[in-house]
Amino acid sequence: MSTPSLPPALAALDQLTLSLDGAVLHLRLNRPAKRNAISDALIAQIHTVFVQLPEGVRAVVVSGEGEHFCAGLDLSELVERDTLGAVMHSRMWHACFDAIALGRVPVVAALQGAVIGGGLELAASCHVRVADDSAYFGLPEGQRGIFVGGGGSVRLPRLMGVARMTDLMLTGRVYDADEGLAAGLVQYRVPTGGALDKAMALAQRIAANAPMSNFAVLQALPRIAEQAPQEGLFTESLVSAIAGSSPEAQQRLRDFLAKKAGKVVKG
Ligand code: 1HE
Repeated sequence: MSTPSLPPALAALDQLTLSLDGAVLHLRLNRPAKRNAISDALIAQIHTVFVQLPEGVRAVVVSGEGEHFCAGLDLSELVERDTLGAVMHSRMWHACFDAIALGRVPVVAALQGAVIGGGLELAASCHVRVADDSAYFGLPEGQRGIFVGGGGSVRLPRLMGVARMTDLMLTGRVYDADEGLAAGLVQYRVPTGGALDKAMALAQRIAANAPMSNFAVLQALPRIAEQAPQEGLFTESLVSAIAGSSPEAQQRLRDFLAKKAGKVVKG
């Protein structure tokens, strides 16, 4: 596969920084003075990246510039919206986060500092989350007089359960990195300053998988999880047959049998 490059339309985006490391695209939110709060311009630009992913990109890492991942919705833009405007605003976030969650490639979030409100919703739309020890997680929507609008009520209970999310939203409780790990918000916890390196290493490993396998994980797993067991089993059989009969899968299986592929190794 050819090495991807950044098209000018993506390189011109001014609310984020994009760079390529082989087949891994690194998207860094770039509003550190506002703690990477998500403005309309920023959400539109993140959406643009995911609908225009350069060919050859096989995984994405999302991180935030500065000490914080993301302080959530840019509250300065919230003030004067009418009801329809607010619905459309939420739907814009949904479109962006759906493009991440149900897109072509796996996305790893590297989390540090504040992972708050819409920032936590962004993280929840990614597929793998790595937090460093400085990370903390909160949903201050209750205190701000609003509600989640970026898919949080759909995705977060699937990670941590309705009861934990209810607690965070009602009481303003903030989880530290350990609590976030225990609650299921993140899959990895690393020392302070280490989230990006870990996320990039995971993304490189993910990018080396067969694209069909990664695609099946992204597209089939969440759908099967919502199906009744017998429908889920049938879907699994179909997806398994499609993935396993691809030429790349067959080559990878032959390589293992010829002792040319890596074994499974512990941690
Ligand atoms: C912001 C935002 C923001 C910072 N919108 N401007 N999110 C929140 O309720 C979180 C609000 N933010 C905070 O609680 C704190 O800023 C932090 C804990 C994240 C970081 O604290 P700190 O001391 O490092 O920074 P700071 O001094 O509070 O903020 C630096 C600047 O960023 C400051 O602006 P400045 O012009 O005075 O320099 C802040 O006003 C600005 N800033 N966060 C706008 N969020 C789709 S629905 C989703 C709903 C939600 O996300 S609700 C949660 C909103």
